[in-house]
Amino acid sequence: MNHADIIETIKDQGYFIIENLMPKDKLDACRGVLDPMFAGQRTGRNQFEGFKTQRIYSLPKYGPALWPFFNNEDVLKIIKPLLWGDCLITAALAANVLPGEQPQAFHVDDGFYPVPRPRAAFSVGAIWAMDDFTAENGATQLIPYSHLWGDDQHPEGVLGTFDAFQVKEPGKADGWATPENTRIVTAEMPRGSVLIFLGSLWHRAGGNVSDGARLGLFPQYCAAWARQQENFFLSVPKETVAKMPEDMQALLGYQIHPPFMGHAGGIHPTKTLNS
Ligand SMILES: O=C(O)CCC(=O)C(=O)O
Repeated sequence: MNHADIIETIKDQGYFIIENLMPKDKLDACRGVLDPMFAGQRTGRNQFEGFKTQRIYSLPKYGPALWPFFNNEDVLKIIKPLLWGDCLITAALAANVLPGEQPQAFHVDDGFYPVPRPRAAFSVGAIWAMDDFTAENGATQLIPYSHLWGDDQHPEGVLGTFDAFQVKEPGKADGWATPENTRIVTAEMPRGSVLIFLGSLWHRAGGNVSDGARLGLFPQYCAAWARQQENFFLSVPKETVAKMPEDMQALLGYQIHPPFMGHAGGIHPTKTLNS
C-alpha cells in the first residue's frame, strides 16, 4: 500500500499496521541499549503505567541507536499530513509489558487537549514492535472507528481516560475490564513492524498471559503548534541534541513553526545549541 492509501485507511478506521518496516540490525542496536536499562527498571506507579509494566521515557537522550525509531521517513510521511503538515515528538517512551500484567485501561492519547470531540486528532502514535506482538503477550488493543466518538461515548464499563492514573494499587478498579458489545482489534504483528494510530482512537496495552516480556517503543507525535507532553528541552541534554541530525532536532522542538512559534529570544532555537 502506498502512503496516501495508508493515510486514508487511518482517517477511516483510526489505525494501520506496516509489517516488518525496521531492519534487524537497527532493532538489535536499539535493544542493545534498552535491554540493560530495563534489567534494573522499576514497574509502573499506577494502573495506567501498569503495575507489571516497565517504562522508560525521553528515549532520544539515550543515543543514535534510538533515533531511527523517531525519524523514520515512511512513518513521518504518513503522520505529518494527518497533523496539519508538520509535527513534534510529544512523548518518547518504551513500554515493557511483563508476564502477569493486566490489560491497561482503555484511553485516548490526545484527551488532555480540551477541545470537544468528535474532532481531528491532535496527536498520532507509532508503536514499534521490539518483540513479536501477540494476543498472549500484551499486543496493543484498539477500538476501530472510536476516533469518531463524541465526548459522551466510552467503552462500556471501563475507567475514564485519566481515572487510571489515580488507581495506585493493583486490583482496586475495573479499568482493565473488557467491554461487552465493543469490537476490539488486537494489533498482532511481527518484531520490526509499526502500528500507527490516531491520538483520538481508544486503545490500551493488552494483558500478558505469556511467559515472556513484550517491548514496544512508542513515539507519539503532535501537531507542530501543540504543546508537547514531555519537556525535551529539560530531559534531553543540549550536548546530545547538538549531535543529532537536523530532523531529530526539529522533531524535539528545535524548530520554528511559521511564522515564529518556538523562537528562543528572537533567534532560531538550534542557534542556542552551541552556546
Ligand atoms: O504499550 C502499549 O501497547 C500501549 C501503551 C499506551 O497506550 C500508553 O501507555 O499510552
